[in-house]
Parts: sequence; C-alpha cells; structure tokens
Amino acid sequence: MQFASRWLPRNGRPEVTHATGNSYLKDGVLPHMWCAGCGIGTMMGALVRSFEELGYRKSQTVVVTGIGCTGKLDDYLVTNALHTTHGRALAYATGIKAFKPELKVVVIMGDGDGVTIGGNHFIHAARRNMDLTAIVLNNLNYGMTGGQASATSPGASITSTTGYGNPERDFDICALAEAAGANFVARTTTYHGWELKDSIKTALTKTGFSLVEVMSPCPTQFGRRNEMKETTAMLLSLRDRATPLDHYRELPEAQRVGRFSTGILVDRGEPGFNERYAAVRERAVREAEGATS
Ligand SMILES: Cc1ncc(C[n+]2csc(CCOP(=O)(O)OP(=O)(O)O)c2C)c(N)n1
Repeated sequence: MQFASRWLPRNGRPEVTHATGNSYLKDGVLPHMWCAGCGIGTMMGALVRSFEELGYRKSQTVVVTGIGCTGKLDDYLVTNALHTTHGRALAYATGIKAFKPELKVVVIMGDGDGVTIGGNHFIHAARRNMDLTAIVLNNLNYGMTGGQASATSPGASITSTTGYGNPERDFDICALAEAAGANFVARTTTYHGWELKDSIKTALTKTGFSLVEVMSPCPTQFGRRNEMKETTAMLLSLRDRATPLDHYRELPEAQRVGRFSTGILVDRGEPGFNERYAAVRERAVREAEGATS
C-alpha cells in the first residue's frame, strides 16, 4: 500500500513528492492500529519519507520509543528499533548515541512519555545537547490508557481525570526545550503534512538535541470531550490555531490566546554532546599518556 503522495501545504501551493518511505515499513503492517483521525500515522508517513529523502540506511538508523499509542510506532518499521519503558526512551537513546555516535538515533514519544513521566529525562537530554532527534506527538493527554490529563492538557480542558476542567497549567514543550538548551526546536501539526515532513527532515540533519513537537489532539479521548467531536473539527482547529512564528511574535498578548507558534523556533548550531565528549576524551587520553611517559 502506498501513502498518498500529495500534500496541501499551508500557503495553498500544491506540491508533489514522489517519496513514499514505503521501504522503511514492514511488509503487511498496514492498515495501522491508530484510531480514525489520529495523527500518529500522518507523523509516521512524514518520518519514513524523511528517511527516504535523506537516504538513511536502515542498519544505521535506530528508532527508540517509549510506551503509549505513539510509542507503538517502531512496530511498523524495518529500521533498528528499541521499544523501551514509559518516560525513559530518551535515557536509552542517550546510551545508544554515546556508545555508537555513528548511528542516527530518533526518539518518538507521546506528551505523557516525553514531558510528563519523562520530563526529567527530556530536560537533561536537551541540556546535554545529546545528538538525537526527539519527536513528541502532543495529543494533549494520555491516549492509550483512557485520556487522563498529562502535563500538556490545557488548563480548563476536560479529560477523564478532570471531568470539571483541568485546574493545572500546561507545559509549552518547545519553550521547555529551548530553556533547557536544545539546539533545534520546531513545532507544527498533523494538519500541515508537508511542513511536518520538512520539519522532521531538517531536525534530522542537525547536531545536538533537536525537537519537533507535533500538535495532534487525540480524537478519541480528548477531542470528543473538548468540542472536537468530529475529526474534521480537530483538523480545522489545528489549521486555525497554528500561527507561523513571525506572525505570532507580532500579535498582542490577548490575540495569542488559543494559538501556538509554528515553524523553526530555535536553531542554535552549538556543538552537540558527541563533539564535546570526543574533545574531553582526547584531552584525557593525552594527559594520561603524558603522565605515564
Ligand atoms: C512506569 C509506567 N507508568 C504508567 C504506565 C501506564 N501507561 C502506559 S501508556 C500511558 C500513557 C501514554 O501517554 P502518552 O505518552 O501521552 O502517549 P499516547 O498514548 O497519548 O500516544 C501510561 C500512563 C506504564 N506503562 N509505565
């Protein structure tokens, strides 16, 4: 089965890609398990197209996931894969990349995995500027376990654990990554399929910690409780809320309510962990040899 090869980008300019990414999918795995309207399949399509366009070798690529609907993604791929524990995917990925810097390591997480139970690993992977690409699909709740509130469920939203409205405030995942030191941060949505593929592709080419936040409310658990009963309503909401960074910056505070900035939000280009670590190792070896000679 082939993914549709046409996307309608935000500016309405139709573009065509011949990349299907199909060679990175296991035979016979489609149709996938995700609910109708869920964006995880869209994200997987963007990821495998990016691999194809960048010519990623399967044997050199490792997709690391945690637990959750989003964490099921590695089941579909023929790359190396490591399905880890809830919230700890970045810790496993850090070990892989530190030991084998030549591998391309991509970490796929839900918002629960990535920044709720996994918040501490997330902060420190960004602080270390680990040479990883983290893709967080933000569906605004714990999808797999029944739609409980996560650290990204908006204040006042209705979830299975906040039946009268969420009293907590939500994380801005991109702001968190930026503050912690990530080299590259981008945000887009599953409505903007073409931009999604480009964001992932760009992130994969960066050194240091790169993050793509993919906004895609869970239609089954979150949408139906929060006035997005139909999948189309959810997609139109993504279309209307997503605001390119330049435009977002110009908006007065009051007009930012209900919107989020999209595009490349941070691009620092600082040395990543592997480069810094190699320099430290070299110095240590030099000094140790100097001490024994
Ligand atoms: C340590 C641990 N705590 C809790 C769970 C139960 N659990 C499994 S998936 C999940 C929620 C996943 O939510 P998220 O990471 O946002 O992914 P989604 O399913 O929404 O894609 C939870 C709480 C678990 N497997 N392990």
